Amino acid sequence: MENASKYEALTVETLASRLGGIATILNRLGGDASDWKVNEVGDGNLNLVFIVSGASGAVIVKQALPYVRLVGDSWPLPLYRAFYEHHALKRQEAYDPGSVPEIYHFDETQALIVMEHFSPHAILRNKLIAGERVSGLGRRLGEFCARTAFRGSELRMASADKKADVALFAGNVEIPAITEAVVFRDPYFNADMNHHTPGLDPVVATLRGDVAMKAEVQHLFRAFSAKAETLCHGDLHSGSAMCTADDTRVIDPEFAFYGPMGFDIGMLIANYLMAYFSQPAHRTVSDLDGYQEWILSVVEETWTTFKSEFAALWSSERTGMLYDRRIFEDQGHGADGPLNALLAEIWSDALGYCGIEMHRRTLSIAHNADFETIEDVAARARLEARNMMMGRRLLLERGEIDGAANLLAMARRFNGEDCT
Ligand code: ADP
Ligand code: SR1
Ligand code: MG
Repeated sequence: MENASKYEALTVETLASRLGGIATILNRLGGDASDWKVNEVGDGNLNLVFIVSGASGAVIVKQALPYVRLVGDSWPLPLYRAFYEHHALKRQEAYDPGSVPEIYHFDETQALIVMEHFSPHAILRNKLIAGERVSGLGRRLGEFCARTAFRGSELRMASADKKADVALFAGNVEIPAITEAVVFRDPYFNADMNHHTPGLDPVVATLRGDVAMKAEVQHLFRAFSAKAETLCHGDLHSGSAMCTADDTRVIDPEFAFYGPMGFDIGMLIANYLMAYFSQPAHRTVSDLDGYQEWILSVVEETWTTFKSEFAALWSSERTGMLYDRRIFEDQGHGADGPLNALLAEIWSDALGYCGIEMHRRTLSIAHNADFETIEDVAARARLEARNMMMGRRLLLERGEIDGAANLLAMARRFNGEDCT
């Protein structure tokens, strides 16, 4: 593999012979490559992912395919996404140490990353469907969002470094293009790969007929394409977090792009809310209320932590060109006013991206297991309708929802409504 010049997808059968000569992997796994155990575990939409275990440890080998795995080779996709995932992981590790897998080896030609295997962690989405609690979840992901948003921006970075990085990530064209199509456009018209649960036609018609709401979506899309203020993860849903009962890590930043500070936290909150709305199909009556309230407490903790962590960084690490201290503190003026205005803007943007994510996961190509695993189609439609109509309300009222408590109150109201 080290000398290979031509891309070739790995298989369970070929992986050990192709990677067995790489010292950093051999040292980590121990023993002989011929004894490695190799399992393909990729359950995402795009890539091959292998767990490779040896006598003294295990690693993850993630390799891009030249097409979208979910669809097949009719949808080609550049291998360069591994290059951007590798660069994004390095930056996220610098901004929030320990939050993402350590990279052990990167091969650009083979579009593969060998990285830390999180174990016994499991995908957060599956835990939420199973009704498991993760202690510190909201705090950890709130910190991750705040640290990456702040430290990846010109609030902290030297402008020359940030501009160079914007230029680097501007090469990642085709992967954000997926988001541009399947998140911001397809839910709002009858696109080819769309699908939705039978029974939802009236709700879909309401959304697609709402011009004011669609205009909000496009305002937020414009910010997505033009507001290159920080390095976003780009795909921060509950399938991109891996947890134990008390530890949370983040994976899979191949959609990384420079965009608005509210994008990641908005996507994340949407995925909490979809877990919340889907719970009546996954819990018994006696567990339901308690577990739904726990999910809402995670929403609140995520945003509260984001704000406090962002404010702490604002005080201690505001070394970039923005909101220069010479303009505020050095003249005896507090900088809390502009901080609070910026946090209000991030919150309002986040609620908008949240609403769009709630729509695309029920209308566009890539639905989520929270709803998709509900076999009773009528029940699924009822629960998805609440989610879709709350998404609409968020888009229309995002500027007026003052704080997490009001967001939670809105979720509780929709949870009790018939929206079909
Ligand atoms: P894709 O880019 O195709 O969405 P992901 O990066 O989400 O792929 O990985 C697919 C699956 O592989 C995850 O759902 C998870 O189960 C597993 N996985 C990926 N990275 C790791 C890791 N560092 N440690 C443990 N499991 C991982
Ligand atoms: C066609 S790929 C669809 C989705 O999978 C990825 O994980 C992203 O969420 C993307 O939108
Ligand atoms: Mg993924």
